[in-house]
Amino acid sequence: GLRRPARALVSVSDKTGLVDFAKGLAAFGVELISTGGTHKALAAAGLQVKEVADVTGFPEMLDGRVKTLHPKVHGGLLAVRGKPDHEAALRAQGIAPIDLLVVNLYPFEATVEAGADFDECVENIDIGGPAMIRSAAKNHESVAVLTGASDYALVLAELEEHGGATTLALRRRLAQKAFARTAAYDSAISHWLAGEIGVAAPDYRALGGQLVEALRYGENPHQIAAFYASGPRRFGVSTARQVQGKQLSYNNLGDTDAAFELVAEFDPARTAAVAIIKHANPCGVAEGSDLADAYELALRCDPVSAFGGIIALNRKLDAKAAAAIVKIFTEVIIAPDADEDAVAIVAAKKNLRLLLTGGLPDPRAAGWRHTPVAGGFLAQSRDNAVVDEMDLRVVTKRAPSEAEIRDMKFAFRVAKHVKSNAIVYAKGSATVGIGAGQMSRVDSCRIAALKAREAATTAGLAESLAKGSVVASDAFFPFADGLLAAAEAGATAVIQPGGSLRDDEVIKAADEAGLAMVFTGVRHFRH
Ligand code: 93A
Repeated sequence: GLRRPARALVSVSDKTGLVDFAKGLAAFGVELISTGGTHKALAAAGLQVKEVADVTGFPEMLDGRVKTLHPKVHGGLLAVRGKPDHEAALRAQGIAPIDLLVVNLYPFEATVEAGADFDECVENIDIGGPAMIRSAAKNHESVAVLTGASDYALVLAELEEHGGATTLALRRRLAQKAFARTAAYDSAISHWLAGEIGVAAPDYRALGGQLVEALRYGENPHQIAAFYASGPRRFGVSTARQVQGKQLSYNNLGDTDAAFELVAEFDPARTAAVAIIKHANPCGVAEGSDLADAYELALRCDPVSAFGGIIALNRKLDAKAAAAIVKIFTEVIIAPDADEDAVAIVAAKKNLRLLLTGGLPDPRAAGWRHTPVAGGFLAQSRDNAVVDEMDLRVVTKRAPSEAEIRDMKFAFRVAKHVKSNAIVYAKGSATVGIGAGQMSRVDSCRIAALKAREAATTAGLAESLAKGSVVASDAFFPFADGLLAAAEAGATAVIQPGGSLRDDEVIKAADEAGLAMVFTGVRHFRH
């Protein structure tokens, strides 16, 4: 693993620390080659240094755009030492190996930051530098690559320690750093250019994003927007194949993602499930004997809101479900896959987008969520808690029935995906009333109850759909009022995290109303 560098190529825009470092190299007997400006600086400091043009036998040309882009340079960087055919090729072409590369790039980022005009920014896009860095980093088995002044001391210390040689471990570390540098550099260029043509999302680099597509606009038409993929692969909008329909908007993508993450909570091997989303909140979620059945039940919860909604399915879309869905105006269908017949049925609705993802995301997967704040962003791990793994503790005199437990788990699963304060009434593994995004929990309870009554009226039923339902709350009830509102609406059982200072008061009220209640010990705030 130890390699003693005999020749170094030095080509740096930022000349900080350069002369001292070059002197250090020369002291170990390393021969120096460099490009125009760097050569001038080193020669002026009295160092023995050769010009790249003398090595390549080719003058720097096109205002320096072509100076190191030459086989005498890249051959010298890329040849595997000790590999007979590589060594023979170098000899045949009269190429001397380059064992150490020192490059820092044209200051593209600083040029943009300084407010330079378009042409000057373009001129500061370094081509030869990144090419050499990548050649040397690829060949780190043989070559050490330094991409910043902070590497100088590191390498000199190592040469000192190993009698003028570098270790493979250090060369690997330097190679990793080198690729990170060229990746960040190209990212800066693409980001800047995206901004120039009006498609940038300002902080995608901080999030490590890869541009998927520029969007027509953001949440509102006066905002610019783009879609980026980042992090480990999860099935969803980033893996989806769009079978038909026009381009998805920013809001469509957000809602479609919310819909699919929600429906992925339901194991397709156990049940067929459908979620209908509007403005990032579900307006109906249900399990059914098949997808069509689940869809009808989900739709019943709030058919008014479902108009123009986004529908997510946890199983392969079949013809029966497709036929049910196309009856009303829907923006997007997202599913892991679709039958040919189903695709043909959807095709009759030209504007309906159909997205097929290839699979479901794992709700238990670890990962990160980011929320922008002025001048930065908040990062938190995903809420990957699932109700199946929670310790449900019965806190009331009456224990819930099996049917109530099934519905409570269903409702709590849904509540995880409803903006806080979230209240979900459910019956028969279908939502019957959802209260979302209210500043007070009791208001969410009342809204959910109102929705359950309206849905019943629309369905031509006399009794509210909330009669005989269970209710889930994403966080504890701070007072008994919300719980009493739910009991009044017809709920018979309650699932909530517990943990309020007034838990005793809330439990007492539940007992008095004859409710069964379980605590999950886990909260599902979502903002
Ligand atoms: O214009 S380039 O992309 N073409 C090249 O062939 C090339 N080779 C090195 N820029 C190139 N460089 C860059 O020149 C280096 O990355 C370094 O930033 C700079 C050093 O130039 P000088 O030694 O003339 O100051």
